[in-house]
Amino acid sequence: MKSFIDPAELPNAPALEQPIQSARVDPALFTRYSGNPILTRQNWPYPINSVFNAGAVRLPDGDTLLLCRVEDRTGLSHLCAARSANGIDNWRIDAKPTLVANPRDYPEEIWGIEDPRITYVPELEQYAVAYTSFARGGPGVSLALTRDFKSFERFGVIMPPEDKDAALLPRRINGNWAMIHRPVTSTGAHMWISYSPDLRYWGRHKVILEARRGGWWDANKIGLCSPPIETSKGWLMIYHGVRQTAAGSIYRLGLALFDLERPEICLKRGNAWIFGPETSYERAGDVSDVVFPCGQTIGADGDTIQLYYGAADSSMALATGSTRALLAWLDLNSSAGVGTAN
Ligand code: BMA
Repeated sequence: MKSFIDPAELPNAPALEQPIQSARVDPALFTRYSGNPILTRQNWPYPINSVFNAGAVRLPDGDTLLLCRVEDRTGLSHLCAARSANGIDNWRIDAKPTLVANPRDYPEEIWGIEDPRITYVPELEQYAVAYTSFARGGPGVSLALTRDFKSFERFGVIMPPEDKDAALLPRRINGNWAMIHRPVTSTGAHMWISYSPDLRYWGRHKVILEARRGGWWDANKIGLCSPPIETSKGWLMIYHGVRQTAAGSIYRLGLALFDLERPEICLKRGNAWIFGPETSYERAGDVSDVVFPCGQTIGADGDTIQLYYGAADSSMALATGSTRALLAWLDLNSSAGVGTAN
């Protein structure tokens, strides 16, 4: 026998207060590939410690190329390309490192290069690789252009330390190139945009998305993940939020949408995270509780996202999602105008 009054059974019952989003059951926006992880150090043709945080692109011949961050047993990182016809398995990995630090000409790289994000730039008919260069001053953003992932034109450090998590937009915005990046300033670790006429000189710096505060999953430190996806509704950005806990950090993913022609304007920002460390290969590794995508490819249907992410700073994993579903989720689960000033 019930010992309480169920308000739903009362005439004209007031609507029960719903816990946030209980009325909108979240479908899994990303589905992990069952054969994850897709690349580990065991796959490598030379001795390494770990492979993670790869940039991704679909090549004209249909191959998927991952430009992986590889940490060797000095503790420093270089980049190494892996190619696969289906983007899932049978990876053909370069026999030697593809892009290594060159500290003689680029002293900002004395402690290695990390976390590449690849953007194909039709105007240049080249791929732009924005990566982290690491030296005594901290991490900075470096840029290189390539046609074939064999030879690279290096631009050196374009955003001085402390800065990272950068990707170029694939086309000019009102005549200028646009770069998303994450400097750390006295106000915190927020996402910024900067513009350049020539990819070398950057200005008009602006915060576009602030880390939230307090108990939020994305409090205090955020950064761009894979390069922004251009959709009819705006630039869709997957970003990471870092939650500090007594046991360490948890890296999770969130979504935000920015205006197509004025990408410094945040149109929508998801409230909840959409993907976080759950499986054993995400929860345990050199750095536990990390999912960290630096690249994606879009399927032939123009909708399916193959998201490539580093798992626990140890291996590479794959999850698939749908651009349409991400946009629909943002419609239901976001706050407008919360890019800054939270
Ligand atoms: C970030 C970057 C990533 C790394 C993550 C978790 O600051 O350095 O390369 O995956 O931390 O360690």
